[in-house]
Amino acid sequence: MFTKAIIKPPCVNFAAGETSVELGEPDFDRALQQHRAYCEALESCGLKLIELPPDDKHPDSTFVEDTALLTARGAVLTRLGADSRHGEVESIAPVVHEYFRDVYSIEEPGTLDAGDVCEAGEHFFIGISRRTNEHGARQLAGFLESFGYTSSLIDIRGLSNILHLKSGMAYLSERRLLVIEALRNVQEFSGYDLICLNSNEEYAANCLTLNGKILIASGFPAIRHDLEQLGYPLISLDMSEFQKMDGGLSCLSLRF
Ligand code: CIR
Repeated sequence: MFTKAIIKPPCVNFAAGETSVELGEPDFDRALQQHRAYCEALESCGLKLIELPPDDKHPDSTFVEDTALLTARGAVLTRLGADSRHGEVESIAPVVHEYFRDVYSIEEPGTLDAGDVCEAGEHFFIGISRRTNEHGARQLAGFLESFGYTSSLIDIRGLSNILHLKSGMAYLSERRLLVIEALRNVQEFSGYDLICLNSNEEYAANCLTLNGKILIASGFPAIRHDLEQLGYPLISLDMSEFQKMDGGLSCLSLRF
């Protein structure tokens, strides 16, 4: 069970963040509204929020997920892959230290954005991407092993244009993964039950399973229907302004 989530509202410079998609400039007021609705959804799943102040120096700082990997057995502070995001980890570190006794850090030359890390029960998939390099992925795999977890590395660079591994997949429940078409044949997923998204609904891959419910981006009827048929209780959220900045539902919080 998750009981808490660290969140940070978008800052006034939100539109100056990194993005590789061409969906236009985000509207700041709408982003704030969508962020508030997201926070209410976390609370409705039973999570208590730890709200940090907006950080105007780092336009992407609302995407707190990338700064740390929080597990039931210990935490790892990351070393972000984008130069513009250096400094974000420092502001999250004191909060992580407040709640976790065992805190490790990814060190140079490693880079790792935790959006590349997908927890699937006792196993973790670690993406090697534009942001996470092999050093970072291997350092994390070592920390996870010391916590008693297993992990596997998946190089997504040749497979798809997605930013992070979790831009293209999510763990739903007992050995069931939601994946985009480009990740369907990943060898590390054999033995899992895969639900594959239609090509026009790929953004919905980044959904978030929380205490028995699934938060899903609104506007993707086919996957919504499939997940409902499988009996998952869903909470739909409008994510349009975060999508413009290459972010999704998981990116906006650190759950533990
Ligand atoms: C970035 O490019 O770093 C941000 N604009 C989006 C980060 C999204 N984070 C995530 O998928 N975990």
